[in-house]
Amino acid sequence: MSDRVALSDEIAGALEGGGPAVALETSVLGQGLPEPWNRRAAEAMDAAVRSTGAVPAWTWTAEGRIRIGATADDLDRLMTRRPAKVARRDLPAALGAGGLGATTVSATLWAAYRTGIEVAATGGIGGVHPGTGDVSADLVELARTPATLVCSGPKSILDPVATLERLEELGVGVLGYGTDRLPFFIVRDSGLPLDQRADHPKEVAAAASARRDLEIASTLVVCLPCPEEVALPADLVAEAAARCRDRHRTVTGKAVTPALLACLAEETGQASLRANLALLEGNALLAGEVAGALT
Ligand code: PSU
Ligand code: MN
Repeated sequence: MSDRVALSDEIAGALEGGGPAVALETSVLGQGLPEPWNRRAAEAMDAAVRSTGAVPAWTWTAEGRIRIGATADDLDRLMTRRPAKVARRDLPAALGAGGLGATTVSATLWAAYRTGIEVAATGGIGGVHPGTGDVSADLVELARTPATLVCSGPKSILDPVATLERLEELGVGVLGYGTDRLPFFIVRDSGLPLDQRADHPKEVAAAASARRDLEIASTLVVCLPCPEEVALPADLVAEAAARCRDRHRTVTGKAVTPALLACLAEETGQASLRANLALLEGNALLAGEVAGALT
């Protein structure tokens, strides 16, 4: 396997020295956000992770290998050259074909675990789409890969009740960070109660190290609400998401989430993009702090 996973010099050095690293998915840059928002997100997340003393382990694929660590040029390619969206199941074909790929949470967690990186950050996790039977591969990956993932809850285009129930069924721990309720991506509060909460990176690290000691092979999902200044009202987003689902009824497969996110941006006059950018930065920062507290 080692030949198939190429670490950048920076990541290899950090891991060798036992330093903290945060795995970052790149599908949010390649498919989730349009230009120039993806560029801003890449810069903000990279800087946020570094400000904590951790290294950003951007994950992607090129030339038949999973790449961990990216230069500014690599990130630029991922944002301008229309990479394939690579979930876990796509890894073999993506590496076989050799092209440029942007990894989702599922492929990123898979690769991070096998590289020895325990902490990851994203914006909103995938989950259960209402009414279509479409369930993100993120959920099954969360159930079988040990990690700590900082996010802002399921994306606002999903069914939060069904997604939370599925996480429970799959044995995936969900921790509210500074909240007792499940955040809902660009909406701060889904209204759904959470059983577990943390208010400090050390508390997250304590749970993560207990998970490690128990060898529980599932991810601890840490949910940090979107910053208040840019978060959107729940009813506004629910109405926009319903219109988007209606407008994109015929879209299927991996195109669904990017189409709905683009539509949400349109329907909210780009307010969803501002919120998405801010929550990505906050999640990257918290993930860096957690990674630091764990080492
Ligand atoms: N978070 C964001 N924007 C995104 C994603 C997460 O703020 O675009 C990506 C992640 O890569 C996640 C993927 O794994 O969306 C889920 O896609 P799907 O619903 O097709 O599984
Ligand atoms: Mn899907």
